[in-house]
Amino acid sequence: MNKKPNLAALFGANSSKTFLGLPQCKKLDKIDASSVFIGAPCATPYKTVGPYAKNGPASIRKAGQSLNSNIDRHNFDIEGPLFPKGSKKAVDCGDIKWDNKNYKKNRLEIKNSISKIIKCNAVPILVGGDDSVPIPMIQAMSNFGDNFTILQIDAHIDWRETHMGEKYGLSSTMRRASEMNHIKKIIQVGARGIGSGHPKDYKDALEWGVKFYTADKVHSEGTVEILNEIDKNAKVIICIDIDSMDPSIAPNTIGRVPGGLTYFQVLNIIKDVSKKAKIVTIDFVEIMPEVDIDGIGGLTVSRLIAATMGIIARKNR
Ligand SMILES: [Mn+2]
Repeated sequence: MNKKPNLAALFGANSSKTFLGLPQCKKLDKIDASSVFIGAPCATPYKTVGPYAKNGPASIRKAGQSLNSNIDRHNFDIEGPLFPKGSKKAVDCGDIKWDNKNYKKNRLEIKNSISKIIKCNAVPILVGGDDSVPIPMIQAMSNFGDNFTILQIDAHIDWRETHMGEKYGLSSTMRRASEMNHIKKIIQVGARGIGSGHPKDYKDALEWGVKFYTADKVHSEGTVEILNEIDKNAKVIICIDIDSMDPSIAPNTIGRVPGGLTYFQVLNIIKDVSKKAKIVTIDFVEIMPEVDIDGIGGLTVSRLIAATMGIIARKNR
């Protein structure tokens, strides 16, 4: 039995259907916000496991609830309130509809939703769902330019050509991105341990020109080199698989690997990229509340997403 006192109640939080109690926005073509929390429970699951991360978005809304009444307080991670004076708030646009059988339709729904949000000059914060969710998000960016940089933060490189006959699954995300004409640069941070990738997949990525910064390298050398790799004012798509972080702080994921990044390593990368370049869209995927431990992972990921909203709001002020 959980006898822990309710911190949310202590903070005076009220229950809310939206992330952090943010305004709800149901019309994706009429958004007035700096960023948008949008859930994508599913895109292209592998048949053997199904849509195992479908409860990810709901779990993050729930995990963020203790802050619902406190987003105007000083957040020491971003040096001020989440949405400082003169900045636009974020909104919550709910979850993208999905179908457990029609994966093509799921991908189209995600692509269209992301396009609509970008057209309103807001930054989508796509919350998954498994790591197949970003593929249509990355595709959507072809409508908005021809020179994007991807910064992937993940324990795994996701360069498989296919897996179990599926091209658009979570093990092929970066391979599919590399095939898109509007993706000119890919930087991958956090790889470690054994993943699903074969030596040939890694070799292909290197030959394409991917710059890798393994978790080990980040721990020993920091993140300065990663930042040097990003061009000033580049348009950056950030793809965060939460298994990039250490399982001790983000156990709410299927692909736990020891030796992961810290909260501040990931947060500071997002912060520094925003200062030097422009974050055009960002995703947080592989969120599986069923395997969380005492809400620790939900806490980490919800705080990281909240801080990201603050970083984006400051940039667009
Ligand atoms: Mn991963």
